[in-house]
Amino acid sequence: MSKRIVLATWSFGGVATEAGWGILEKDGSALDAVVAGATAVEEDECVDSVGYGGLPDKSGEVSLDASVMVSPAECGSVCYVRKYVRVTELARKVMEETDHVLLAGDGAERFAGKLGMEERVLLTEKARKRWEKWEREHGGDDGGRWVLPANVEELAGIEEDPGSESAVHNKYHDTVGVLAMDGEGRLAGACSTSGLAFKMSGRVGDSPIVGHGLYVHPEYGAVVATGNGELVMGTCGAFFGVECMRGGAGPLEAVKTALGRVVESYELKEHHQVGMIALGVDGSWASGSLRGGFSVARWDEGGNEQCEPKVILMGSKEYGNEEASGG
Ligand code: SD4
Repeated sequence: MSKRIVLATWSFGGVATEAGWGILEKDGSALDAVVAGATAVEEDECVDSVGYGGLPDKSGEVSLDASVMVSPAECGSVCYVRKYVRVTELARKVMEETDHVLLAGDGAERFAGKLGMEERVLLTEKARKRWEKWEREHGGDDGGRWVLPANVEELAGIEEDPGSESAVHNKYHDTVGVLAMDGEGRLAGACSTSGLAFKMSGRVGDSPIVGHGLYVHPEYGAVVATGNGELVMGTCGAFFGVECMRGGAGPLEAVKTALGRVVESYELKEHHQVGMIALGVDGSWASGSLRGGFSVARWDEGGNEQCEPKVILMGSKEYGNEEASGG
């Protein structure tokens, strides 16, 4: 039996790994595990995150993007979905029940309707209040140049006292990326997001684009990315990470190389952040980020924990220890 493991991005990733491990420990598939993990975060109001409760775009509308992947021939995604919460399940249906890879906007929603999925209003009262405050302070047509600080996923809500109890559960969580390997050694990945808060209307990021926010190859490994999607998109981040593993790199080397490509490709600003997780076919894994603040939830036979990245490219932390597996 292969090493069973499930990994998920950010501090709220534990919601995903708990749901995913519940599947893996009953000998469920890696695909079921990653879909269950991402869906748990989409539905979890407490983490005020990815699906229901996600922050809207500049116009006050919430739109969701998601992808799932098990191999180049088996992947599916949806983007710009405004009426359905369970977008990872919808992406899986695109993969399993259509000849296409990506459905967008109205078409994705019509497909969800046909499948009998429940139509929902995505904008919560809390998210609307945050948007109204943002609109007062930063609104107007800036051509999409308003920027979020790095690690927005971990920052307290803008209208709250950062130290307050509610703020802890009310962060700018945006994206959950989940990778898993099951007992049969099968890999799978899922990625789900409301994108960047207060993004331009119509903007779609890296998460639903195969090879950008997520890539899985059954023979070489899996990579998921989070953070400023535009930086990942310009470097085909997840695909590049898996290609590094195809070339013989371990997960840590792959993450370092893919993040290094981001560093050399852009004039990075303080607000820029990218976090990545790579999972090898032997169950070894590593995570890294451009800056501190990123973390990964892990759940395997040995238990579960929240892990700091192994490498922080633009910080002082550079372990470079290829032998080490784990976050
Ligand atoms: C995006 N990469 O849409 C996503 C955002 C993200 O945590 O990862 N937020 O650009």
